[in-house]
Amino acid sequence: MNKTSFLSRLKDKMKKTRQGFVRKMDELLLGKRKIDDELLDDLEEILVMSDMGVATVQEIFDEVRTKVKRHELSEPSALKNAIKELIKKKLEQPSSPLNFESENGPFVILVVGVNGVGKTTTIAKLANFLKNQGKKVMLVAADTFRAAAIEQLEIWGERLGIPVIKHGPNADPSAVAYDGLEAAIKRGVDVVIVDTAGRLHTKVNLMEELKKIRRVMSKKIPDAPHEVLLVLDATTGQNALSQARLFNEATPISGIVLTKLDGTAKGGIVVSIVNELKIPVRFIGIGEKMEDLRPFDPAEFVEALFE
Ligand SMILES: Nc1nc2c(ncn2[C@@H]2O[C@H](COP(=O)(O)OP(=O)(O)O)[C@@H](O)[C@H]2O)c(=O)[nH]1
Ligand SMILES: [Mg+2]
Repeated sequence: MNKTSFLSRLKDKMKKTRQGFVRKMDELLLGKRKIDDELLDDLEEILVMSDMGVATVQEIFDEVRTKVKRHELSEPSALKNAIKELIKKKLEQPSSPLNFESENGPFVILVVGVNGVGKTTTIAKLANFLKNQGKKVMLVAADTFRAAAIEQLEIWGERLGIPVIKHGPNADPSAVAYDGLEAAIKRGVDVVIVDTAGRLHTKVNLMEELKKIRRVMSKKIPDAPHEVLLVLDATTGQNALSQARLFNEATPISGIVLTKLDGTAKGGIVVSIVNELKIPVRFIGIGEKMEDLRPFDPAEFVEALFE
């Protein structure tokens, strides 16, 4: 796909958010002659409604109001662009790049998140993405809680031509992870992606299970996991933020994948996540097809929203 069609597909997939938020801004700004408190309050509300988070919206509007006071911003027509630039700035947080390179042996990715957010689908998309870059990939079915979860990963593995390491249902997830890493080392794999169960019935269980998986992994490969990816469902809005805080307590999260941005009018949640958690968003999911996983690019994202 060339760059133009890449962007237009993102625009198309982000249609709901664009309509729910940028179009509302356009409608509000249409025919306005001056910037006053009422106009700013109404704009602020539109941003909050898009799930950008009250705290984040407040920060953005503190800057807008300062610009208005200093007469750097006086035309209502210039407001949209000013807000766009401020959002972009919020999204451009410094972070270490995810390059999938490890010095000793396979690069290990542990994928966590509650049930139904799109973990397994994301793993398939990510495996496909890496395979297309010429990497040798392996999947590990450490979500042993439901038999269907193991099967789902196996089916993806077959379709993509990528090996899947598994045990039977209800096996110890740490034991599967251990075997997975062992097999990956033996077969000279570049990237191992480990699926996990997402049941959140008690926080203590979740913490203990994830800690054990990490401990067992580091016995095989001392610096593994190299990336802990938390998958969050954009349609759950601000709830995604509480999930992130909870998981981050259980095990330090190094990156986020935000799925289902195609299914929500509240894509502003990305801004809230990046700004409030200070954890980089690595990828976004914009559909169920294999090509619907994109490395997150703040400039491209804002462009797709505002154009
Ligand atoms: N529209 C849309 N659906 C998605 C996306 N990612 C995952 N899904 C769907 O979400 C559902 C749950 O996904 P699954 O990978 O099984 O979630 P898991 O329980 O976290 O492993 C499935 O129906 C997926 O097809 C996305 O980016 N967009
Ligand atoms: Mg799953």
